[in-house]
Amino acid sequence: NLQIARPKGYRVSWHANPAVEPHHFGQSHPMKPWRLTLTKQLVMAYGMHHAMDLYLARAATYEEMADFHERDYLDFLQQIMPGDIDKPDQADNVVRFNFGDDCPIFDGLYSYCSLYAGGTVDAARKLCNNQSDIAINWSGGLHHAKKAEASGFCYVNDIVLGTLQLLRHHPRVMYIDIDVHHGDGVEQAFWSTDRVLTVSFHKYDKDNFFPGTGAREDTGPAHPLNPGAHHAINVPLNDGIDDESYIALFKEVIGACMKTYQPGAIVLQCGADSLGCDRLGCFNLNVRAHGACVAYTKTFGMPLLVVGGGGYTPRNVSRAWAHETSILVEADNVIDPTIPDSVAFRNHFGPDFSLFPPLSEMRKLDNKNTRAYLEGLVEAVHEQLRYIKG
Ligand code: V1P
Ligand code: CA
Ligand code: ZN
Repeated sequence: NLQIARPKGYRVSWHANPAVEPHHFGQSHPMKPWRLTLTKQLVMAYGMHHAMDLYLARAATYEEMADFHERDYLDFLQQIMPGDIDKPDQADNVVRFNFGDDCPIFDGLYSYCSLYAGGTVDAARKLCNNQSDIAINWSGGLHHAKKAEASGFCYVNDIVLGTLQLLRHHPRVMYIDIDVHHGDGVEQAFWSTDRVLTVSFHKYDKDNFFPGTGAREDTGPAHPLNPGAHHAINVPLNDGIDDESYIALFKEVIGACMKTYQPGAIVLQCGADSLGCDRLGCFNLNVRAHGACVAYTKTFGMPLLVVGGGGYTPRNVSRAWAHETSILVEADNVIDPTIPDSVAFRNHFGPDFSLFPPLSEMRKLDNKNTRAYLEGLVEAVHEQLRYIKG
């Protein structure tokens, strides 16, 4: 039985509730909460649970979710049942709140939402109380939810709720989003404040890739009286970005943002659909490159709230999040890259049984991001940062 030692000098907390895992979005829906089971099994097989404080996440209360969400939206979320979607008296609300194929109404929906949101709120509070330095909730990260609208598999925006907690203790919070999709819900929630700097890296194609927002020019409403102007940073990318260019871009952009903005805490959304071979994604990243972004973020030594997000090839989602857990507890150089014999569901990791299969070689996508394009992005971010002071 493997046992990873606690890291020296700081504390890592793990916030999860296994009751999240059995929820089903429905046949052929890409979002699979079961990937959390697989992640936890890997983390435990490596013995990493010994290196963290483990907390059973509470369900967020209605009032906690009302910190961001409108009450009539929460009321709907609380009372709607799977059969109701076709009932004429519910039709208006189903449309108004954007339920349907992307955001289906499934059994236990409200309990699913309040549990993943509770994990992120708990994690943020542990950071605020100085009872944790790095707090992890892999079931959170649902960045598309709006105050009165479900969107892109997201119903309750746990990231906004967690960030609001951090803002009670920190004048400035930086949000970083490496999901392949634009973090539109978080961006919009903090559109009018200079107390949150949002930074999203994503595939951008206005007409052909969800959600179609996050152009480089969209930096926050430019009204001179709006303190939030310039406080949204978007890094729009094309298909097939590779490890080397993504890591270099991430370090340049985040390094510059940290230097200028000097936040008191960081929220990192680790959507794993930016990996190669993702069912919905179109980037070409390997597990190590995705993890390198987490490792770089950790080097700043700030209170860090780490959440999950997208990720639609469960075996690779769990590889990435297990590897990233190992980085956060400083065990990435200790664990065996061959997946332990003892892990449950080990067949999912065959035939290689490696934590680091060559994802970029398995479905080769041309890198449509030229060096000149990427250099232009970095330059534009530097220009934007001139408007921002820490
Ligand atoms: O493209 C769309 C909408 C549906 N069309 C009318 C436009 N939706 C996407 C949603 C992706 C959500 C990503 C969430 C996250 O950022 C955070 C958790 O990762 C979509 C896609 C797609 N290929 O982009 N929905 C579906 N696929 C889908 C497929 C089968 C069943 C249900 C939804
Ligand atoms: Ca993103
Ligand atoms: Zn995504």
